[in-house]
Parts: sequence; structure tokens; C-alpha cells
Amino acid sequence: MSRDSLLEDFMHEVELRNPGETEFLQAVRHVARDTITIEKAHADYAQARVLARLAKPDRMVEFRVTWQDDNHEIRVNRGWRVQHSNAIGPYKGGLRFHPALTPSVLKFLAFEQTFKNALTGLPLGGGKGGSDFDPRGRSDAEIMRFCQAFMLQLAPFIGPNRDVPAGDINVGTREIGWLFAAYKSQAHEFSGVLTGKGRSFGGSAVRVEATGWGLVYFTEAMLAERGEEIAGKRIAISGKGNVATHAAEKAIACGARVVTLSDTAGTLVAPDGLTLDDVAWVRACKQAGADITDPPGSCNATFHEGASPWEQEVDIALPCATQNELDGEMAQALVDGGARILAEGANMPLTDEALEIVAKGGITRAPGKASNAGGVAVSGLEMSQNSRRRFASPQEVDDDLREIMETIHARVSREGREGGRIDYSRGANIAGFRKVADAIAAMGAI
Ligand code: NDP
Ligand code: 2IT
Repeated sequence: MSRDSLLEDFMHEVELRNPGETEFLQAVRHVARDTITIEKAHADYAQARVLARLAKPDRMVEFRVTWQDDNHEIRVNRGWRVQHSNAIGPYKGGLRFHPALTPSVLKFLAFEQTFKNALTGLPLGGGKGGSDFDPRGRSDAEIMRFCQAFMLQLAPFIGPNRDVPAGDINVGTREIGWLFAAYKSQAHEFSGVLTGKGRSFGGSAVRVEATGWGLVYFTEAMLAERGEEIAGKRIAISGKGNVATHAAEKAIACGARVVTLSDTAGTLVAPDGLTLDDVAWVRACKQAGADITDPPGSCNATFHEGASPWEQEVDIALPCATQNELDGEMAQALVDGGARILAEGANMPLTDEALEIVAKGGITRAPGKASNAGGVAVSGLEMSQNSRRRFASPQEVDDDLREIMETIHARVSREGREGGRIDYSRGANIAGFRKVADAIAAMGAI
């Protein structure tokens, strides 16, 4: 049977079981396309039916979150935790609070997380969770009460050797502090049950910065492969949150020109490059829940309502907002603008149409499961620091982060090298799959 017919047969089954879950089906198809012939060619994997098992999370819990707003009105939200695979370690992955969150989005994120975590080389399984709660316009007290109510429901399903959540969209250090305290008071134990904690109570140095900094380290490794360096390159970045602002800060420190940051309202454009002060202002806006439409006079940029970051002429694109944020038209604009490298800070930020256009247009693309793995990697280091009750210095963690990103680059390049070029996406899917498949096959039918 050809690869295409194997894939279509496999996807037919997955589609029947997950009707309408477009994001989940999109992510499963990408991995299955690159690995289905490897499964068939490897008797242990085929016998263990590894892909069929990975196309279904181990379990998914759904719960109601009831909380009180500042007017003493009762509010009701939905909460979930998808425990995708613990084949190589405890379930591990972030929590997202966003009104557009659905089971399909969480299932795709948890699925991706399993392969990403395998690529880090650390003993981490994959999971993801969150709520359709919208923090926009909510007071700090309301967000804290929501976090407490959310953890009241989530606590029975997690634990330091069972499932270790962290942050994701709209869940940062502040929310992790409130979630951690709620867990600690229910479980009557102080343990490393969450990562991304404040440093005064067990958080790792550099966890806040890790995803964005790691993304830049990965991009530097891609450039080094071509004998180039990041200094002097023009970079477009989408998003204005944790990943986007830390990627911008690191790229600027390395001598690149970051010409955009963005949010759902539009794009901040700085043709000569944002300064570190501009990035600090954007971060402060995001943290205060304020928009970035009106930059201060000292800021090097103007805000373009409704514009996308991908209309600028750049060498490198770093999408750092959310899934499917970059569509076919935007991909074409990037190709036309001369971009040659794209590294994903967000998880699955390109639509399938955009993926095709980027590939045809000769842009080399790193998938999020490789290029944004720095965050979860430092989460893994936070777990080891919590277990041995000793903390590493910022320099030590940063050195480890750089080494991990370079090792992921080497691993993925080895699997993805085809003639004179590297297919990073294929390399990442195959390398992640092999690691998890070896463990699943070794553990028998359970
Ligand atoms: P933040 O909440 O800090 O920032 C999210 C940013 O994305 C905001 O600027 C937000 O804009 C923007 N955004 C969200 N939804 C949309 C949308 N539909 N269209 C356009 N912009 C949107 O989250 P993070 O920086 O933590 O996460 C960003 C991405 O990186 C996500 O895909 C996440 O899964 C991924 N990631 C995060 C890691 C981490 O350690 N935090 C690790 C690895 C990946 P607005 O303010 O207008 O809502
Ligand atoms: O998508 C991701 O890798 C994250 N949100 C980080 C997960 C983690 O457990 O640190």
C-alpha cells in the first residue's frame, strides 16, 4: 500500500472518532503523514499499534468551574485537562484561559506536546488543559478567585509524579502562583505540582524567558547551518505576550532588527527596529491588560489597526500568537517580502494552505514542537530542581537551555536531512515519534 492510501485509511478512522475536531485532525494528520510508513516498517511499532494509540489521549477530564464575580454574581465556566501520553514521563503541558478554547484545540495541543516533550530529551509525557474563561476586563481579584475555583476541580487529577501543568495563553507567573497556593491548601503538601512558579517558592530561573529565548537559540542554529548569523537580520514577530516579547528581547540583544509585534487588534510596526524599551512597554501593556494602539512618543513604532505582521519585508518570521494565525494570503506576503526562515513560537500557527505556500516559496520552517520546546524544557529543569531541592543560577539554566535547543536542532536535522536541505517538520515528527514509540512498544498491551 502506498503512503497516501495508508494515511487516508488511518485518518478516516480518526475522523470518524473525532467528528468536526478540525485542529486535532490537522495536527494528527501532520504527524501521521511523516510517521505512518515508519510504523509499518518497524514490526514492534506496528504490532503495538502506536499511531492508533497516540491518536487518542489517555484520558480527558471535563469539569464545571463555578466562581463569583465582583458583583457577587455566580459565573460558570468549563475546565478541561487532556492527559495525552505518559509513556516517557508524567503528563506535562500548559494551561490556557481563552474564550475560544475547545476540546479540539486542547486535544491538538496535548498531542503536539507529547512529541515536543520527547524532543527535549527529558522524561516528560504530554498533556494540556485550561478553560473558556476570558480574563479580559476582569479584576485581579476575579482572576484570583477563578484560579482558586479552577484548581478546586483540577487538583484531584494532577500531582508531581502524575501530571504537572504550567502556563500558556493568559496563564503566567501570577496565575501559577494563585493556582499553586490553591493546590497546596487542598493537598496539604508543598510539591512541584506546577512549573513556572515564582522564584521565591520553587520556580526556576529563566522559565519566564525560556520559550522566547529558546526560539531565538533555535533560529540561530538554523542560521548557523547556512553559515549565517542573526545579527543584522530583519525579523517579524506576531503576538505581544510571553513568547513574543521574550523572543523580541533576545533577538534585539543579538543584534537583529525586530520590526513588528502584534495582537488581535493589529500590528505595531517599527521599520528601523524596536528598542528594548519599546518591548518592555509592550510587555507592561499585556500584563496590565491594556492595548498597544497608542505607543508613547519615545516609542519607535506606529500601530496599524487590522494589519498583520507578515506584510513587512523581512528575513525571518516568528509567529508567536496562536494556532492558525497565519493563513495562505499572509504566507504569500511573507514569500513575496523575501523571508527565508520561519520558526514557530506558537503551536501550529500556520494553516495547511499557509504551510504549502511557505514550502513552495522556499522558506525553511521549524515546527513549534522543535522551536518552541525551550519553555517546557526549562519546566523539566524546574521539576528536577524541585525534586533535589536545590536551585540552579540563571546562567546555569540559560546555558542548559541553549544546549537543549542546539541538541534538538541536531536531532531534528539528522532525521530531516534530505539531500542538501533539512525538512525540520518531518525530522521533528520522526524523532519525537521514535522516542515515544520505543517506550509504548516496550510496555506491551495496556
Ligand atoms: P500570552 O497570553 O502571553 O500571549 C498571547 C498572545 O497571542 C497575545 O498577544 C494575544 O493577543 C495573542 N493572541 C491570542 N489569540 C489570538 C488570536 N486569535 N489572534 C491574534 N492574536 C492572538 O501567551 P504565550 O505567549 O504564552 O503563548 C503564545 C503562543 O505560544 C501560544 O500558541 C502558546 O501555546 C505557545 N507557547 C507558549 C509557551 C509558554 O511557555 N508560555 C511554550 C510554548 C508555546 P491579545 O492580547 O489581543 O489577546
Ligand atoms: O506549549 C507549551 O509547551 C507550553 N505552554 C509550556 C508547557 C510547560 O509545561 O512548560
